[in-house]
Amino acid sequence: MRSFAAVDLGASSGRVMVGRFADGAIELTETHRFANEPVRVGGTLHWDILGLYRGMLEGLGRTGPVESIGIDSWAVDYGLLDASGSLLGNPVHYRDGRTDGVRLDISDERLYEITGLQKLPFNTIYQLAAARATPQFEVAQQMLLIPDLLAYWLTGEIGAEYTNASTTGLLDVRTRDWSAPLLAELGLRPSLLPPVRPPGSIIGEYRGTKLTAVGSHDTASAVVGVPAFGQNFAYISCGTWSLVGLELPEPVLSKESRAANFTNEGGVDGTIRYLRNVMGLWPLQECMREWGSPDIGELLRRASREKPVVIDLDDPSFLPPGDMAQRVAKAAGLPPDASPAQLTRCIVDSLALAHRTAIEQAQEISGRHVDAVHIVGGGARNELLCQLTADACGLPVLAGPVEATALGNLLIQARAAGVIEGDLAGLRAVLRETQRVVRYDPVRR
Ligand code: LFR
Repeated sequence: MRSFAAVDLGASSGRVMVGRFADGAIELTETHRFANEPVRVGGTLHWDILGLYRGMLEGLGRTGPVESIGIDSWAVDYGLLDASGSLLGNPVHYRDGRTDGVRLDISDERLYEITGLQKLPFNTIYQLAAARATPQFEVAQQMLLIPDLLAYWLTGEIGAEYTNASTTGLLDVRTRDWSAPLLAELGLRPSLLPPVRPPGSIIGEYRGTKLTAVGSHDTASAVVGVPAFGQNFAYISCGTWSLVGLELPEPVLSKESRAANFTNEGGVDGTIRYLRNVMGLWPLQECMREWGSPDIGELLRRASREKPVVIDLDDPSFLPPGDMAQRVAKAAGLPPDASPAQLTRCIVDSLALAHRTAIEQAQEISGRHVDAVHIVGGGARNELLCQLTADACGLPVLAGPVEATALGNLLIQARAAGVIEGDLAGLRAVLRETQRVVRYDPVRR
């Protein structure tokens, strides 16, 4: 038996999982789960990065012997280091308002041409523009994305894992390296950005255990963890966000693609994650928090009996935290005292419809036809969402695994260690044989 540890940090919780590989099967065990609670200080929303580091260390302390560790997290956010390697301030949360209204001197067309990235107000490039005038930024020597920062603390090694670097808006989608012309135009010192390292490479050691670079962008690992067969599938990595799209061999940089705000993020093994960020379960998670965390199963059952009302969930006004139930009710034209079941139905229906729009547009623009939709991540547990997505898309939905991100993280480590072999199709075959997948066929209403 060969064992590996995956550290997977999500927007609301972090976890450490151990994957044991034996006889072609993978057994997953969670050794630690801890809350990820952002902290607002002086009007700015921060990640509690030291709390996350502690949670990670606690989890790693409970894994027993493992051959290697891999870290993934959400994208775009970073810490700045000074000349001595110390962290300058706390990393800022991408849902903080500091990028509101930030403009760059570079046109959106040129940015898309170089980076192929969808325009999201919180992309690192806009965060850096907002941070540029601060004293911290003046003395900053290095910028490290969250998994790279944690890896640095564990090993002392500096680098920028490729899949996550591709979300910054500073990487050239063709050369897969930092774009020197873009950095020059933005007035950013190239030395701020560490060398790009590929997933599967060895970063260093932590107490005698190897640290392997995985798809350190959680969505990149989740896409590895999609148990698909062949190429004609769409995926939805569904949790706080729904990341909806296709896996392609080459980027699509057309005018239509930019207008539809599709992103060409870097995937494992040279693939392109052609997808769009859909608001995901965030509005429901926020409402649940306001409602005192009622039982989700019961809430969804009641929601399934409510009348559907659809809103544009992708409106950026839903990005920040707070007052979500009221914001949703207002957008839906529902009374301010609309019931949790009514609001839940509205969110889930709107999400299913947004899934359909993204999948249809991705096919149309890329020319890739799909005949099944895979839902992975926490959203795969949401039966109402899976069924409504199947109905909206008119396609079968294959739901699971819930832990696709940790599995994708572990598979890349296991392959780097020579435990398993093969390309992504081969890794996915292992998942198809070992993971539970639930099928939802579309129902005509
Ligand atoms: C999902 C995710 C998305 C990214 C968003 C912000 O967890 O990584 O892919 O757009 O978080 O980083």
